[in-house]
Amino acid sequence: MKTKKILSTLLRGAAFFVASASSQASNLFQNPGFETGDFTGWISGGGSKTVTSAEAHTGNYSFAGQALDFASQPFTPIPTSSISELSFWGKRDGGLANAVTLSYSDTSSELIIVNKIPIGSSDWTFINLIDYLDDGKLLTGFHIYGTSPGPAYLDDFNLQPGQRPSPVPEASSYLACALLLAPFGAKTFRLLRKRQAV
Ligand SMILES: [Ca+2]
Repeated sequence: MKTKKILSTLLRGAAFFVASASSQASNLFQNPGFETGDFTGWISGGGSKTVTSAEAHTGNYSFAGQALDFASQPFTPIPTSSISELSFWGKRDGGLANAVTLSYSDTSSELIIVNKIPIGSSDWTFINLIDYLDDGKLLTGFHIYGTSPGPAYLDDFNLQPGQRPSPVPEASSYLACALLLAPFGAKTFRLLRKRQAV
C-alpha cells in the first residue's frame, strides 16, 4: 500500500515536470522570464527600464518598469483561435495600472488596462488575457508598460499555441450588462466586455 502511494506521488511529480517542461518549450515569448538577465528577445524602451534581480516570480530576474518604460515582442502571426494561453505575473509598488497593447496583422490594436495587481503586496498576481483576444484575427505583437510611481515587476510571460478555451462569463455582471445593452445588440455588449479592466 505504502509502495503504491510513493509510486503514485512519483508519477504525479513526473507528470507535472513533463507538463511544465512542455509548456516552457512551446511558449512563443523569447526569454519570457528575463532569465538572460537582460532584454534579449524583447524590444524595450523608457528611461528607467531594467531587468532586475530585486524581484522574480520564478528564476532570478524580472522586468522592472516605470510608467514610460515598456517591453514588447513581435510574433510570427498566429490566429487568436490557436492560442490557449496569453498571460503573465505581476507585482507592483505603486501606480494605478499597467497598459497592455495587443497588435494584429490587420494593423489594428487593442488596449487593455491591467489594474488588478495589488499595490505593495508581497505576492505575485497572475494576469490572464486570453479572453481579451480579438476573434478572427492574427496576433502579431505584445506591448506592456510599467507603472508610476513604480516600479511594476513583470515576469513569466506566456503565449501558448493550442485550442483557445471558451470564455467563462462572470454571470452576475455580464447578465446585468447584457440586459442593459440588449437593445443595442450583441456586438456592443462584447466591446464593453473587452474594455473591462483585468
Ligand atoms: Ca524570471
